[in-house]
Amino acid sequence: MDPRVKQFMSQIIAKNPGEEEFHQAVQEVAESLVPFVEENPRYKHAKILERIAEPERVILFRVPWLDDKGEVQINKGYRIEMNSAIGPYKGGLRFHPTVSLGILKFLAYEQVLKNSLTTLPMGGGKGGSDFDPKGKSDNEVMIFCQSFMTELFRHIGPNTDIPAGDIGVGGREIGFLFGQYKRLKNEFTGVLTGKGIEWGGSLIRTEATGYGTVYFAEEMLKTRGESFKEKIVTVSGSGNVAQFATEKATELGARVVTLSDSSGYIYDPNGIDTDKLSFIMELKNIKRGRIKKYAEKYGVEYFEGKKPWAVKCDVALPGATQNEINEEDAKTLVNNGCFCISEGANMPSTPEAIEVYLENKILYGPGKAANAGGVAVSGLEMTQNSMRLPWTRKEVDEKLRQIMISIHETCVKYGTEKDGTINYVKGANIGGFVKVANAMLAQGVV
Ligand code: NDP
Ligand code: 2IT
Repeated sequence: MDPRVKQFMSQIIAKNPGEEEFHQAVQEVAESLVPFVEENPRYKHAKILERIAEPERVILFRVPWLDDKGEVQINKGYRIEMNSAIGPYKGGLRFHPTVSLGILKFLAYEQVLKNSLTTLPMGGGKGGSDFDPKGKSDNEVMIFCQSFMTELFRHIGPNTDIPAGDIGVGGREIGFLFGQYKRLKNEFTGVLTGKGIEWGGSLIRTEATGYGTVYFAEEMLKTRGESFKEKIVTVSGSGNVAQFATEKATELGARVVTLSDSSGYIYDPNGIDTDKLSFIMELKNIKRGRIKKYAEKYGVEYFEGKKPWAVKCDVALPGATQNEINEEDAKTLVNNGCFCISEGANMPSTPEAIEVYLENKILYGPGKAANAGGVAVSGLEMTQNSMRLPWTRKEVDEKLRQIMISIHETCVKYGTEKDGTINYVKGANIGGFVKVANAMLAQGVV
């Protein structure tokens, strides 16, 4: 490791003990940025790298609620307001039992650079709870969301901090959260994104992260004269991101052969076509069942407790969670001929896996670039809310497509190596950093 990165990281680790995912995210960025900052001393003297690793504000609160049996339950609630240099705090809420301060800080840190890459004026934030929506009734989820918002509402606002969805937070939860915010403030504003279409939501927001990840992969493929046509694609996860990545890749002529959940994965060599995807959407979004049911219905193989990376593919679209591809998985993918990875999830690849991609010079789109389509359309939802005028599906989809192309161009600008290959990690990190850093310089020591 570069001794300057090592020294920088030793401070980060000392100041944020035990927050491993946060250290991992900061280190990946530091490896790209420490040399860049050395070449641009104004950033160094203003300690921008050090400053962006310290949240502007962390809010931690108790979320008490009564379950269906009348028993008192207590969860933790969080909101990390990471950086507001280029716009109000913006980022999702995650409801998952593994949620901790370190996980949310890694997500908020990534969000700052991601939001900057979108070209839209959004700062970065993230929040959530260790609440587990699995196995809870709709009533319990509503009661929990109302209690969560009863504290969060005083910290957020359409010009201050605008939460949205992430793992465990979809349309149902955003509805309950919005209803409670409106009731407490007596204001109908665009304080959350991912709202329903009839009450202030944007068309294409539901599809945006998955579609955007595929659009980004398409741009990467073009640099090698390739496309999605007839490609074999593996997707992990079966939630929001995975579903719409599958839909778009299939529409572009690919054959998506896997989907997964935290219990295992299904392998369908014939491809998950539109009808089968409708089954998945009903299974996951309405019945809230397990992916195994797909294998039973269509008579395909199900691999309990396994991830889909051993399946031979051309393109992989990780869409579940952090660190779901380790070094061994990455080697397997590359050895099986996978030459393009576009990350729908946040930080799904371990640092060792990323090393494998970079050494083999495959097309690797890191999450902060490849999955920025979700928050980009959230930004477009905010614009439509401010205008009080909705755009059509076609208009939003075209804007999303343009934003993904522009993020790709930024990566090319900052990430092209001497041998002509594109290091998208470096490109995304530097490209996302510059705008935030310049804004921070202009705004003084704040
Ligand atoms: P969902 O809750 O809709 O789906 C999550 C999926 O990932 C489920 O299939 C879930 O399986 C699986 N999963 C979650 N945690 C784990 C785990 N620890 N191990 C294995 N599988 C797991 O979430 P999203 O689709 O919204 O989010 C997926 C990823 O995309 C996350 O990394 C998120 O941060 C990222 N992302 C999301 C955006 C959005 O707009 N929603 C935008 C940008 C990035 P199970 O049901 O068994 O838990
Ligand atoms: O990780 C992410 O970019 C998201 N979960 C979406 C955030 C948003 O504000 O739409």
